[in-house]
Amino acid sequence: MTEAKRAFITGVTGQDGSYMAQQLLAKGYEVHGLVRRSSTFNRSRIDHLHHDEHIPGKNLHLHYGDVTDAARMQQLMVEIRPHEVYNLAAQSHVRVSFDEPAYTAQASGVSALNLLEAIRSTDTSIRFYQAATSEMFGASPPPQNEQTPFYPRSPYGVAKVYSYWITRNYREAYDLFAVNGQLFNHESPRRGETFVTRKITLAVAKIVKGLASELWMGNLDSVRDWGYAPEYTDGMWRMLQADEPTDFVLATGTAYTIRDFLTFAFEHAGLDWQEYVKFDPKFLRPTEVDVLIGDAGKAKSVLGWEATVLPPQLAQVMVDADIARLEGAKEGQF
Ligand code: NAP
Ligand code: F7E
Repeated sequence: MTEAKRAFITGVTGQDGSYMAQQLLAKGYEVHGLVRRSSTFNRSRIDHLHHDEHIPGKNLHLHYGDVTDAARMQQLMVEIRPHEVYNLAAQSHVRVSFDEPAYTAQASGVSALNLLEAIRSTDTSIRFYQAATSEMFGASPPPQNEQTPFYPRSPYGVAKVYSYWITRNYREAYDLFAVNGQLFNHESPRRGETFVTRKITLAVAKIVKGLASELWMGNLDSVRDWGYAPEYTDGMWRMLQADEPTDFVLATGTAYTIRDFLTFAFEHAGLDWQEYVKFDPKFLRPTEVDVLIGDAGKAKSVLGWEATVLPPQLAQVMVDADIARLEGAKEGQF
Protein backbone atom coordinates (compact mmCIF):
# COMPACT_ATOMS: atom_id res chain seq x y z
CA MET A 1 0.00 0.00 0.00
CA THR A 2 1.36 3.45 -0.88
CA GLU A 3 1.71 6.02 1.88
CA ALA A 4 -1.10 8.61 2.06
CA LYS A 5 -0.04 12.12 1.12
CA ARG A 6 0.28 14.44 4.11
CA ALA A 7 -0.75 18.09 3.96
CA PHE A 8 -0.16 20.83 6.52
CA ILE A 9 -2.70 23.66 6.43
CA THR A 10 -2.23 26.89 8.36
CA GLY A 11 -5.48 28.83 8.77
CA VAL A 12 -7.44 25.57 8.83
CA THR A 13 -10.16 27.14 11.00
CA GLY A 14 -10.83 29.85 8.39
CA GLN A 15 -13.07 29.84 5.34
CA ASP A 16 -10.50 28.53 2.85
CA GLY A 17 -8.66 26.27 5.29
CA SER A 18 -11.86 24.44 6.15
CA TYR A 19 -12.75 23.79 2.50
CA MET A 20 -9.17 22.80 1.74
CA ALA A 21 -9.14 20.29 4.61
CA GLN A 22 -12.46 18.86 3.50
CA GLN A 23 -11.31 18.46 -0.12
CA LEU A 24 -7.95 16.93 0.79
CA LEU A 25 -9.57 14.46 3.19
CA ALA A 26 -11.94 13.43 0.37
CA LYS A 27 -8.87 12.77 -1.82
CA GLY A 28 -7.41 10.49 0.87
CA TYR A 29 -4.83 12.87 2.35
CA GLU A 30 -3.77 12.82 5.97
CA VAL A 31 -4.43 16.42 6.93
CA HIS A 32 -2.69 18.40 9.66
CA GLY A 33 -4.06 21.79 10.63
CA LEU A 34 -2.65 24.64 12.71
CA VAL A 35 -5.01 26.06 15.33
CA ARG A 36 -4.61 28.97 17.70
CA ARG A 37 -5.42 28.49 21.33
CA SER A 38 -8.46 30.58 22.09
CA SER A 39 -10.65 31.01 25.15
CA THR A 40 -13.68 30.71 22.90
CA PHE A 41 -14.51 27.96 20.40
CA ASN A 42 -12.86 28.75 17.05
CA ARG A 43 -13.37 25.45 15.19
CA SER A 44 -16.98 25.61 14.08
CA ARG A 45 -15.98 25.38 10.39
CA ILE A 46 -14.00 22.17 10.87
CA ASP A 47 -15.78 20.51 13.75
CA HIS A 48 -17.48 18.07 11.36
CA LEU A 49 -14.07 17.03 9.96
CA HIS A 50 -12.16 16.58 13.17
CA HIS A 51 -10.19 13.43 13.83
CA ASP A 52 -12.08 10.74 15.65
CA GLU A 53 -10.45 7.34 15.85
CA HIS A 54 -13.94 5.80 16.04
CA ILE A 55 -14.97 7.17 12.64
CA PRO A 56 -13.11 5.88 9.55
CA GLY A 57 -11.89 8.58 7.18
CA LYS A 58 -11.75 11.32 9.81
CA ASN A 59 -8.09 11.96 9.30
CA LEU A 60 -7.69 15.58 10.39
CA HIS A 61 -5.06 16.20 13.06
CA LEU A 62 -4.86 19.57 14.81
CA HIS A 63 -1.75 21.21 16.26
CA TYR A 64 -1.58 24.31 18.40
CA GLY A 65 0.61 27.09 17.10
CA ASP A 66 0.89 30.54 15.59
CA VAL A 67 2.43 31.35 12.21
CA THR A 68 4.36 34.26 13.71
CA ASP A 69 6.30 31.74 15.84
CA ALA A 70 9.18 30.59 13.61
CA ALA A 71 10.49 28.00 16.08
CA ARG A 72 7.09 26.33 16.32
CA MET A 73 6.76 26.23 12.51
CA GLN A 74 10.17 24.55 12.32
CA GLN A 75 9.19 22.03 15.00
CA LEU A 76 5.88 21.18 13.29
CA MET A 77 7.53 20.79 9.89
CA VAL A 78 9.85 18.16 11.37
CA GLU A 79 7.04 16.46 13.30
CA ILE A 80 4.50 16.33 10.46
CA ARG A 81 6.88 15.96 7.48
CA PRO A 82 4.18 17.04 5.06
CA HIS A 83 4.33 16.60 1.29
CA GLU A 84 2.38 19.82 0.80
CA VAL A 85 2.01 22.99 2.87
CA TYR A 86 -0.85 25.45 2.35
CA ASN A 87 -0.14 28.74 4.13
CA LEU A 88 -3.65 30.14 4.48
CA ALA A 89 -3.25 31.79 7.89
CA ALA A 90 -3.36 35.57 7.91
CA GLN A 91 -4.84 38.62 9.55
CA SER A 92 -7.05 38.78 6.46
CA HIS A 93 -9.26 41.80 7.11
CA VAL A 94 -8.22 44.85 5.08
CA ARG A 95 -9.96 47.42 7.30
CA VAL A 96 -8.48 45.88 10.46
CA SER A 97 -4.99 46.00 8.94
CA PHE A 98 -5.07 49.81 9.27
CA ASP A 99 -5.61 49.39 13.02
CA GLU A 100 -3.02 46.62 13.44
CA PRO A 101 -0.38 47.18 10.73
CA ALA A 102 2.59 45.71 12.61
CA TYR A 103 0.78 42.53 13.62
CA THR A 104 -0.60 42.21 10.07
CA ALA A 105 2.94 42.46 8.67
CA GLN A 106 3.94 39.48 10.81
CA ALA A 107 0.84 37.30 10.42
CA SER A 108 0.15 38.01 6.73
CA GLY A 109 3.69 38.70 5.48
CA VAL A 110 6.55 37.27 7.52
CA SER A 111 4.61 34.07 8.26
CA ALA A 112 5.50 32.91 4.73
CA LEU A 113 9.20 33.28 5.55
CA ASN A 114 8.80 31.28 8.77
CA LEU A 115 7.33 28.37 6.82
CA LEU A 116 9.76 28.62 3.89
CA GLU A 117 12.71 28.57 6.28
CA ALA A 118 11.23 25.54 8.05
CA ILE A 119 10.87 23.76 4.68
CA ARG A 120 14.38 24.73 3.57
CA SER A 121 15.96 23.26 6.69
CA THR A 122 13.74 20.15 6.84
CA ASP A 123 13.08 18.81 3.33
CA THR A 124 13.32 20.84 0.14
CA SER A 125 10.94 18.52 -1.71
CA ILE A 126 7.97 19.81 0.35
CA ARG A 127 5.64 21.78 -1.92
CA PHE A 128 4.48 25.19 -0.65
CA TYR A 129 1.38 27.24 -1.47
CA GLN A 130 1.27 30.88 -0.37
CA ALA A 131 -2.11 32.64 -0.17
CA ALA A 132 -1.34 35.84 -2.07
CA THR A 133 -4.15 38.17 -3.09
CA SER A 134 -5.62 40.59 -5.60
CA GLU A 135 -5.16 43.25 -2.88
CA MET A 136 -1.51 43.37 -4.04
CA PHE A 137 -2.73 44.92 -7.33
CA GLY A 138 -4.63 47.59 -5.39
CA ALA A 139 -4.68 50.72 -7.53
CA SER A 140 -3.36 49.11 -10.73
CA PRO A 141 -6.10 49.33 -13.38
CA PRO A 142 -8.06 46.20 -14.39
CA PRO A 143 -8.08 43.62 -15.77
CA GLN A 144 -5.31 42.36 -13.46
CA ASN A 145 -3.25 39.26 -14.23
CA GLU A 146 0.13 37.73 -13.31
CA GLN A 147 1.94 40.55 -15.18
CA THR A 148 0.13 43.45 -13.50
CA PRO A 149 2.37 45.65 -11.33
CA PHE A 150 1.62 45.73 -7.61
CA TYR A 151 0.22 48.90 -6.01
CA PRO A 152 -1.14 47.83 -2.61
CA ARG A 153 -3.47 50.19 -0.79
CA SER A 154 -3.47 48.80 2.75
CA PRO A 155 -1.04 47.39 5.32
CA TYR A 156 -2.62 44.01 4.49
CA GLY A 157 -1.81 44.40 0.79
CA VAL A 158 1.73 45.51 1.58
CA ALA A 159 2.28 42.52 3.88
CA LYS A 160 1.06 40.16 1.17
CA VAL A 161 3.48 41.70 -1.35
CA TYR A 162 6.29 40.68 1.02
CA SER A 163 4.89 37.14 1.26
CA TYR A 164 4.66 36.99 -2.55
CA TRP A 165 8.26 38.06 -3.14
CA ILE A 166 9.79 35.92 -0.41
CA THR A 167 7.97 32.91 -1.89
CA ARG A 168 9.32 33.71 -5.37
CA ASN A 169 12.77 34.35 -3.98
CA TYR A 170 12.91 30.99 -2.19
CA ARG A 171 11.70 29.28 -5.37
CA GLU A 172 14.48 30.91 -7.40
CA ALA A 173 17.25 30.81 -4.77
CA TYR A 174 16.70 27.32 -3.33
CA ASP A 175 14.79 25.60 -6.12
CA LEU A 176 11.74 25.04 -3.93
CA PHE A 177 8.36 24.13 -5.38
CA ALA A 178 6.85 27.29 -3.89
CA VAL A 179 3.95 29.09 -5.57
CA ASN A 180 1.72 32.10 -5.04
CA GLY A 181 -2.00 32.01 -5.69
CA GLN A 182 -3.04 35.58 -6.53
CA LEU A 183 -6.65 35.04 -5.63
CA PHE A 184 -9.45 37.52 -6.14
CA ASN A 185 -12.24 37.75 -3.54
CA HIS A 186 -13.92 34.44 -2.90
CA GLU A 187 -16.90 33.93 -0.67
CA SER A 188 -19.18 31.21 0.66
CA PRO A 189 -21.57 30.45 3.50
CA ARG A 190 -18.38 30.00 5.60
CA ARG A 191 -17.15 33.54 4.91
CA GLY A 192 -16.33 35.56 8.04
CA GLU A 193 -19.26 37.68 9.13
CA THR A 194 -17.43 41.02 8.84
CA PHE A 195 -16.56 40.72 5.13
CA VAL A 196 -19.00 42.60 2.96
CA THR A 197 -20.79 39.72 1.19
CA ARG A 198 -21.47 37.74 4.35
CA LYS A 199 -22.36 40.87 6.29
CA ILE A 200 -25.02 41.51 3.66
CA THR A 201 -26.40 37.96 3.41
CA LEU A 202 -26.54 37.57 7.20
CA ALA A 203 -28.39 40.88 7.48
CA VAL A 204 -30.88 39.75 4.82
CA ALA A 205 -31.51 36.53 6.74
CA LYS A 206 -32.00 38.41 10.02
CA ILE A 207 -34.39 40.88 8.37
CA VAL A 208 -36.38 37.98 6.88
CA LYS A 209 -36.62 36.41 10.35
CA GLY A 210 -37.57 39.70 12.04
CA LEU A 211 -34.27 39.84 13.97
CA ALA A 212 -32.91 43.05 12.36
CA SER A 213 -34.30 46.07 10.59
CA GLU A 214 -31.22 47.93 9.30
CA LEU A 215 -27.72 47.38 7.91
CA TRP A 216 -24.89 49.88 8.42
CA MET A 217 -22.30 49.98 5.63
CA GLY A 218 -19.42 51.97 4.11
CA ASN A 219 -18.41 52.54 0.47
CA LEU A 220 -20.91 50.96 -1.92
CA ASP A 221 -19.11 52.02 -5.12
CA SER A 222 -16.11 49.69 -5.14
CA VAL A 223 -16.05 46.94 -7.75
CA ARG A 224 -15.09 43.38 -6.86
CA ASP A 225 -14.68 40.06 -8.68
CA TRP A 226 -16.35 37.58 -6.31
CA GLY A 227 -16.02 33.82 -6.79
CA TYR A 228 -17.03 30.75 -4.80
CA ALA A 229 -14.43 29.63 -2.22
CA PRO A 230 -14.54 25.81 -2.74
CA GLU A 231 -13.66 26.33 -6.40
CA TYR A 232 -10.66 28.45 -5.34
CA THR A 233 -9.32 25.88 -2.88
CA ASP A 234 -9.50 23.33 -5.69
CA GLY A 235 -7.40 25.78 -7.74
CA MET A 236 -4.81 25.95 -4.92
CA TRP A 237 -4.50 22.17 -4.92
CA ARG A 238 -4.07 22.14 -8.71
CA MET A 239 -1.21 24.65 -8.40
CA LEU A 240 0.70 22.21 -6.17
CA GLN A 241 0.09 19.28 -8.57
CA ALA A 242 1.46 21.18 -11.61
CA ASP A 243 4.64 20.10 -13.38
CA GLU A 244 6.41 23.41 -12.69
CA PRO A 245 6.13 25.88 -9.81
CA THR A 246 4.69 29.18 -11.01
CA ASP A 247 2.22 31.81 -9.79
CA PHE A 248 -1.44 32.01 -10.81
CA VAL A 249 -4.36 34.43 -10.70
CA LEU A 250 -7.74 32.88 -9.84
CA ALA A 251 -10.80 35.01 -10.59
CA THR A 252 -14.18 34.94 -12.32
CA GLY A 253 -13.53 37.93 -14.61
CA THR A 254 -16.86 39.49 -13.56
CA ALA A 255 -17.29 43.02 -12.17
CA TYR A 256 -20.02 44.07 -9.76
CA THR A 257 -20.29 46.89 -7.22
CA ILE A 258 -21.25 46.42 -3.55
CA ARG A 259 -24.61 47.96 -4.58
CA ASP A 260 -25.06 45.16 -7.13
CA PHE A 261 -24.38 42.52 -4.47
CA LEU A 262 -26.90 44.21 -2.16
CA THR A 263 -29.46 44.01 -4.97
CA PHE A 264 -28.80 40.30 -5.64
CA ALA A 265 -29.05 39.37 -1.95
CA PHE A 266 -32.06 41.48 -0.96
CA GLU A 267 -34.05 40.72 -4.15
CA HIS A 268 -33.56 37.00 -3.55
CA ALA A 269 -35.54 37.49 -0.32
CA GLY A 270 -38.10 39.75 -2.00
CA LEU A 271 -36.74 42.89 -0.31
CA ASP A 272 -35.57 46.35 -1.48
CA TRP A 273 -32.12 47.05 0.02
CA GLN A 274 -32.61 50.82 -0.09
CA GLU A 275 -35.19 50.53 2.68
CA TYR A 276 -32.65 48.98 5.07
CA VAL A 277 -29.09 50.09 4.28
CA LYS A 278 -27.60 53.08 6.10
CA PHE A 279 -24.20 54.76 5.84
CA ASP A 280 -21.62 54.66 8.64
CA PRO A 281 -18.23 56.27 7.88
CA LYS A 282 -16.49 53.91 10.32
CA PHE A 283 -16.60 51.25 7.59
CA LEU A 284 -14.59 53.42 5.14
CA ARG A 285 -10.87 52.74 4.66
CA PRO A 286 -8.15 55.43 4.67
CA THR A 287 -7.20 54.23 1.17
CA GLU A 288 -9.62 52.12 -0.87
CA VAL A 289 -9.13 49.61 -3.68
CA ASP A 290 -11.67 50.82 -6.21
CA VAL A 291 -11.75 48.16 -8.92
CA LEU A 292 -10.58 44.54 -8.97
CA ILE A 293 -11.38 42.41 -12.03
CA GLY A 294 -9.19 39.38 -12.61
CA ASP A 295 -7.96 37.66 -15.74
CA ALA A 296 -7.50 33.95 -14.91
CA GLY A 297 -6.53 32.92 -18.44
CA LYS A 298 -3.24 31.36 -17.32
CA ALA A 299 -4.97 29.13 -14.73
CA LYS A 300 -7.46 28.02 -17.38
CA SER A 301 -4.82 27.08 -19.93
CA VAL A 302 -2.24 25.51 -17.55
CA LEU A 303 -4.40 24.07 -14.75
CA GLY A 304 -7.71 23.60 -16.54
CA TRP A 305 -9.25 25.73 -13.76
CA GLU A 306 -12.27 27.93 -14.34
CA ALA A 307 -14.79 29.57 -12.00
CA THR A 308 -18.36 28.47 -12.58
CA VAL A 309 -20.30 30.11 -9.71
CA LEU A 310 -20.78 33.83 -10.40
CA PRO A 311 -21.90 36.61 -8.02
CA PRO A 312 -25.70 36.58 -8.63
CA GLN A 313 -25.85 32.83 -7.81
CA LEU A 314 -23.29 33.20 -5.01
CA ALA A 315 -25.47 35.80 -3.26
CA GLN A 316 -28.44 33.43 -3.42
CA VAL A 317 -26.49 30.47 -2.04
CA MET A 318 -25.23 32.60 0.86
CA VAL A 319 -28.64 34.09 1.70
CA ASP A 320 -30.23 30.62 1.66
CA ALA A 321 -27.49 29.27 3.96
CA ASP A 322 -27.86 32.14 6.43
CA ILE A 323 -31.62 31.67 6.58
CA ALA A 324 -31.13 27.91 7.08
CA ARG A 325 -28.68 28.61 9.91
CA LEU A 326 -31.18 30.82 11.69
CA GLU A 327 -33.64 27.96 11.33
CA GLY A 328 -31.19 25.63 13.11
CA ALA A 329 -29.15 24.04 10.31
CA LYS A 330 -25.79 22.62 11.45
CA GLU A 331 -22.48 24.29 10.40
CA GLY A 332 -21.17 21.11 8.75
CA GLN A 333 -23.96 21.33 6.15
CA PHE A 334 -22.33 24.29 4.46
P1 NAP B 1 -10.04 33.79 7.18
O1 NAP B 1 -11.38 33.14 7.09
O2 NAP B 1 -9.92 35.12 7.81
O3 NAP B 1 -9.08 32.73 7.94
C1 NAP B 1 -7.82 33.11 8.40
C2 NAP B 1 -7.23 31.94 9.16
O4 NAP B 1 -5.93 32.31 9.63
C3 NAP B 1 -8.02 31.51 10.40
O5 NAP B 1 -7.95 30.11 10.51
C4 NAP B 1 -7.25 32.17 11.53
O6 NAP B 1 -7.39 31.51 12.77
C5 NAP B 1 -5.84 32.00 11.01
N1 NAP B 1 -4.86 32.87 11.61
C6 NAP B 1 -4.87 34.22 11.67
N2 NAP B 1 -3.76 34.68 12.29
C7 NAP B 1 -3.04 33.59 12.63
C8 NAP B 1 -1.82 33.40 13.32
N3 NAP B 1 -1.09 34.45 13.75
N4 NAP B 1 -1.37 32.13 13.51
C9 NAP B 1 -2.10 31.07 13.09
N5 NAP B 1 -3.27 31.19 12.45
C10 NAP B 1 -3.74 32.44 12.23
O7 NAP B 1 -9.38 33.91 5.73
P2 NAP B 1 -9.79 33.19 4.35
O8 NAP B 1 -10.83 33.99 3.68
O9 NAP B 1 -10.02 31.76 4.61
O10 NAP B 1 -8.45 33.38 3.52
C11 NAP B 1 -7.40 32.41 3.56
C12 NAP B 1 -6.11 33.05 3.10
O11 NAP B 1 -6.26 33.56 1.78
C13 NAP B 1 -5.66 34.24 3.94
O12 NAP B 1 -4.26 34.25 3.95
C14 NAP B 1 -6.17 35.45 3.17
O13 NAP B 1 -5.38 36.58 3.45
C15 NAP B 1 -5.99 34.96 1.75
N6 NAP B 1 -6.91 35.48 0.75
C16 NAP B 1 -8.25 35.44 0.95
C17 NAP B 1 -9.11 35.87 -0.07
C18 NAP B 1 -10.59 35.80 0.09
O14 NAP B 1 -11.29 36.46 -0.69
N7 NAP B 1 -11.12 35.00 1.00
C19 NAP B 1 -8.56 36.35 -1.27
C20 NAP B 1 -7.18 36.36 -1.44
C21 NAP B 1 -6.36 35.91 -0.43
P3 NAP B 1 -8.58 31.88 13.81
O15 NAP B 1 -9.76 31.06 13.35
O16 NAP B 1 -8.03 31.44 15.10
O17 NAP B 1 -8.82 33.34 13.71
O1 F7E C 1 -14.63 44.54 1.36
C1 F7E C 1 -16.56 47.64 0.88
C2 F7E C 1 -15.09 47.78 1.26
O2 F7E C 1 -13.92 43.47 3.49
C3 F7E C 1 -15.02 44.60 0.01
C4 F7E C 1 -10.32 39.82 1.99
O3 F7E C 1 -10.69 38.47 1.90
O4 F7E C 1 -10.64 40.14 -0.37
C5 F7E C 1 -11.05 40.60 0.91
O5 F7E C 1 -10.73 41.98 1.06
C6 F7E C 1 -15.44 46.02 -0.34
C7 F7E C 1 -14.43 47.10 0.07
O6 F7E C 1 -13.14 42.54 1.25
C8 F7E C 1 -18.48 47.58 3.96
O7 F7E C 1 -14.73 49.15 1.43
C9 F7E C 1 -18.53 48.65 2.09
O8 F7E C 1 -14.31 48.01 -1.00
O9 F7E C 1 -15.45 42.20 1.92
P1 F7E C 1 -14.32 43.14 2.10
P2 F7E C 1 -11.77 43.14 0.68
O10 F7E C 1 -11.36 44.36 1.38
O11 F7E C 1 -11.93 43.21 -0.81
C10 F7E C 1 -9.25 40.26 -0.65
C11 F7E C 1 -8.99 39.68 -2.03
C12 F7E C 1 -8.39 39.68 0.42
O12 F7E C 1 -7.31 39.17 0.16
C13 F7E C 1 -8.81 39.95 1.83
O13 F7E C 1 -8.21 39.00 2.72
O14 F7E C 1 -16.65 46.32 0.35
N1 F7E C 1 -17.49 47.79 2.02
N2 F7E C 1 -19.14 48.55 3.27
C14 F7E C 1 -17.43 47.10 3.16
N3 F7E C 1 -16.60 46.12 3.58
C15 F7E C 1 -16.79 45.60 4.80
N4 F7E C 1 -15.97 44.60 5.22
N5 F7E C 1 -17.79 46.05 5.63
C16 F7E C 1 -18.68 47.03 5.27
O15 F7E C 1 -19.57 47.41 6.00
